[in-house]
Amino acid sequence: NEETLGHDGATKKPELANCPSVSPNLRGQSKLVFKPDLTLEEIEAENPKVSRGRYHPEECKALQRVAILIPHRNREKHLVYLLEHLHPFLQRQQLDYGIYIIHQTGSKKFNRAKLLNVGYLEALKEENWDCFVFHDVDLVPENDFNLYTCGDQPKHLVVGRNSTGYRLRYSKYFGGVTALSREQFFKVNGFSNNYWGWGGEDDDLRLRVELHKMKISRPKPDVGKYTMIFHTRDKGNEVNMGRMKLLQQMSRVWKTDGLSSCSYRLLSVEHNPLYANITVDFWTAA
Ligand code: UDH
Repeated sequence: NEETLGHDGATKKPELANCPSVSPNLRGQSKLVFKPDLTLEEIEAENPKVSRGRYHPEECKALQRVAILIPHRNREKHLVYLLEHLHPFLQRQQLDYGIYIIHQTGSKKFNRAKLLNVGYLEALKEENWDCFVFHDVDLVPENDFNLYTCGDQPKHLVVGRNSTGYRLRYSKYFGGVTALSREQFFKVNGFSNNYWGWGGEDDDLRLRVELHKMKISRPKPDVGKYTMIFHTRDKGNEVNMGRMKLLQQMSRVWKTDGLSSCSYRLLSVEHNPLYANITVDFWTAA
């Protein structure tokens, strides 16, 4: 990439060619190792080209700008493991990406969906991301041919996980890790804000997608494989017994319940070397 003289006599870098649709750096299925005493500092040292949670390839122009949004509370160890694997995985895919942790403070009921709405809204204040990957903290991708890019339809990236014998949990399952373009997510008004505790919010998003006549796509089973880091149910994320009722209301309420009505108290936005950390508090919990 030699520098050339522009019309005005100033030196300028030649335009980079687009990255190929499938990166030459992919390795396929890999055996994941989780080192018990791994630290963030070690991960930083392994990823010298990541800064403030962001990276873009130097050798070509990335095809998409992708924001990875991770809802989080009290899962620090899982976060370390995910960051260790996700950074090199995304770099091998030659993506222009940023990782955002959306952290719910306090001890009120956890609200995964609302955190992901916050992530979308806050990440767009920094960059006009093309694609959003909504990513549970405990799911680590095993095969880098599972591309973290958006397509013309919403994508569900977790076909199987080790804990379920790598089979889809149920035929319409749309949880764990999904990828929607900025426009697809906006069109459905994002997630519902009303799912407090565990369950239902991912089915609600699927219903929104279906209502808008979009069709979910998935990678092949040998590609959409994840290792789930073992955990038990978290305190503050008990099963939401009202989720079936909420699901029945979706078609009536989606327009007024979602990105358009997502209220939150933004406590801080910190840029750490490996991720941006957005901390929020929600003042209403059922
Ligand atoms: N999350 C947190 N902290 C919490 C709760 C949830 O960070 O306290 C986030 C995290 O990103 C997690 C995601 O929300 O990956 C989804 O929550 P989950 O992992 O609890 O959901 P999952 O369906 O597990 O994976 C269900 C409980 C497992 C109990 C197993 C008992 N056999």
